[in-house]
Amino acid sequence: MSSHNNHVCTSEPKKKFTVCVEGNIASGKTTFLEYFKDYTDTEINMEPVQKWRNVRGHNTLGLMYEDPSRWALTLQTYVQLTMLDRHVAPQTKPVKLMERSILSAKYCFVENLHESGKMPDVEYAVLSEWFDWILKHHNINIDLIVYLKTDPEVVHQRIKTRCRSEETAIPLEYLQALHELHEDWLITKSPKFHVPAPVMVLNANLDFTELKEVYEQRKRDILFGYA
Ligand code: TTP
Ligand code: MG
Repeated sequence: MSSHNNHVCTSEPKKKFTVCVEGNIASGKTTFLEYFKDYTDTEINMEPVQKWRNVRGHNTLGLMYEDPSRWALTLQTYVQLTMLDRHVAPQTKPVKLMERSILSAKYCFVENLHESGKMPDVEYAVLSEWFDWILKHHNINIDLIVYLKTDPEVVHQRIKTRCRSEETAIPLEYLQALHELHEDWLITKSPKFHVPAPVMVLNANLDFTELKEVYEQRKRDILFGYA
């Protein structure tokens, strides 16, 4: 499927690209990755949510939703580790597509837990020290962010329909707060946060049939020509 041959005659190693797909809970990130999974020059890096649900038999995601004040640090520490693991995993194909990034875990989820008073300052400080250390000492390469922009009401409805057991009681206000943080980070570009790559914004309120057409139209930009 590849028609990208700009570098064929040079001795330079081919550049590898990393694309992170971001957006609120249930905005369609996994579906986006699945749409591109059959492209031969593309590798897909799904979010390790299964790991968060089973850390040596413990469901850190479930614990966090049951009692965020007690368990948010536990979940977010592990999320940060699993995200780092995904970022630094050796890349074998020219394009790596990743669900989320270590950045949205921090800028959206950790930030929201702290701002809403569910994570005390000291826990936020320790996570932030880890986060800053990781960014300083590891090369978190991101070449494009695809932002699946949604209305909180739309994703609230999707969450109810898909019934991931831990998420059944997520209130609309939680999704509104996460939405605002995604917007502050990727649209308003608040100086509090770092945007490491250009942002492609797609309207992900559309249903999947319509979105597939958008993905088809934009695929060469999304896959850096490897489509
Ligand atoms: P998402 O990362 O938003 O993934 P998703 O699979 O729900 O999204 P999509 O449908 O677009 O593929 O969230 C996964 C779950 O993990 C969700 O319940 C929110 C939670 N979560 C945290 O609590 N903290 C975090 O740092 C992250 C990244 C997710
Ligand atoms: Mg997903």
